[in-house]
Amino acid sequence: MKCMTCVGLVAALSGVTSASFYDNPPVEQPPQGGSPLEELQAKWSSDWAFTGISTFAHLPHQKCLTTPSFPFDIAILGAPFDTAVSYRPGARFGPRAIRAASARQAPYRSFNHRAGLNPYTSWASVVDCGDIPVTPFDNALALYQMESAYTELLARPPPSAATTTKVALSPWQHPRIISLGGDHSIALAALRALHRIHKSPIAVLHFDAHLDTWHPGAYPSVWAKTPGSQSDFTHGTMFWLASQEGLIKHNSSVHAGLRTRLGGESFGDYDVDTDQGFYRIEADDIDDLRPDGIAKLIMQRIGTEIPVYLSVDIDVIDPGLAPGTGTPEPGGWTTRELIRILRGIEGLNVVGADVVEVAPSYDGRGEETALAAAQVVYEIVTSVVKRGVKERGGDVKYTPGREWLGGGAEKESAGGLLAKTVEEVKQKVLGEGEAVKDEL
Ligand SMILES: [Mn+2]
Repeated sequence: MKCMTCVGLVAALSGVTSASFYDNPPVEQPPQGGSPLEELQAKWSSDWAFTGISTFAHLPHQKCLTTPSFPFDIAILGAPFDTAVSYRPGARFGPRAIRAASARQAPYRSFNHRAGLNPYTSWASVVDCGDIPVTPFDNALALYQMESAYTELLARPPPSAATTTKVALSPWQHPRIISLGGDHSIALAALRALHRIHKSPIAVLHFDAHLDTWHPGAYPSVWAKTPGSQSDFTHGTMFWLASQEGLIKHNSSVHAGLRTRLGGESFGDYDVDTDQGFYRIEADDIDDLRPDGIAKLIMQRIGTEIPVYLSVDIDVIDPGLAPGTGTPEPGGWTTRELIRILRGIEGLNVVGADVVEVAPSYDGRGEETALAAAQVVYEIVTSVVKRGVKERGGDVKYTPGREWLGGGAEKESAGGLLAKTVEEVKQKVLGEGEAVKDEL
């Protein structure tokens, strides 16, 4: 009887080599002429999703505030501030949670099939600029620190501006900063800094369960002297403050996903909001308009030219899917619906953005809220880069078999929008002339 183990053992003992699983064959060497450094890079430069220091999407990282020589077109910037919240604190840990949840967005595998490009390997330099070291002890100082940080970074010339001689449109005035909150009040600092560059009010597209345009006096307290005290600055009043300061463009700004309770016994909060020039899209509207219709309403209101600050409070998503947030409200949109809407508004001229109110201590074991936030950042970066491709005269690919999704804004009246949307989908999905059921 032959003993196969004995044959191998004899061969090993006699010094006869035979390739096996355990032999650790030598790594294939880089091409001739490769330097020792190239050899090391060939062996060790690529990370797995679960290895490496936690930067957003494994992107290159510097503390940009102290490294003026580190160029960027799009900055991911943490704003770990959470001492202006009305309910659950904890969003100061949002940036690190979102970074950890972005780990599977390795740039080598981040081609966004919905958009037809990889936002991390396209024309733009996308980097993780670290966090603003914001004080947790003094909100007035914190606001000043954040505003100073945004002002500093927005003044850095984007590297793509130097290579845009062939560009059809004018180069960017400033880099795009996408903030990881932090509670929602950080948006006031970003809007102030953007106003210094744009020198006129900009539109705000605000995804949120709540209005965040509340007058500071809407929070009852006999202790705070409102207006004018530090307690005016909260994560529910920052857009009111921004409106007072003339930072927000009236009649071009939009809330999307609202389902907040209102104060008192009337629609008074809505009246205050309307006075600030916002258009309101309720969470329930998605049942009638569907994500595509919501996106079209937004594009109709804002268009593709005026500068927009895109602010995403993660509580726009239902707390069943995103529980790790400061002020949860049942009845929100699904993560998929939000992503679909973000895709539908990719034509906006986004000049700054944030994803806020991720409070990981209330998140589930699967870090679902942080995962959603990381995906929202990915979609926003994708859209900003995609718009840049078009500005540079480049071609945008469409998903094979889904070319009809197209993209971009369509101008049409709000009246008839639903009927047209339904009709379009009937034709696109089922084909013209085919009998369709009314329930579609
Ligand atoms: Mn909010």
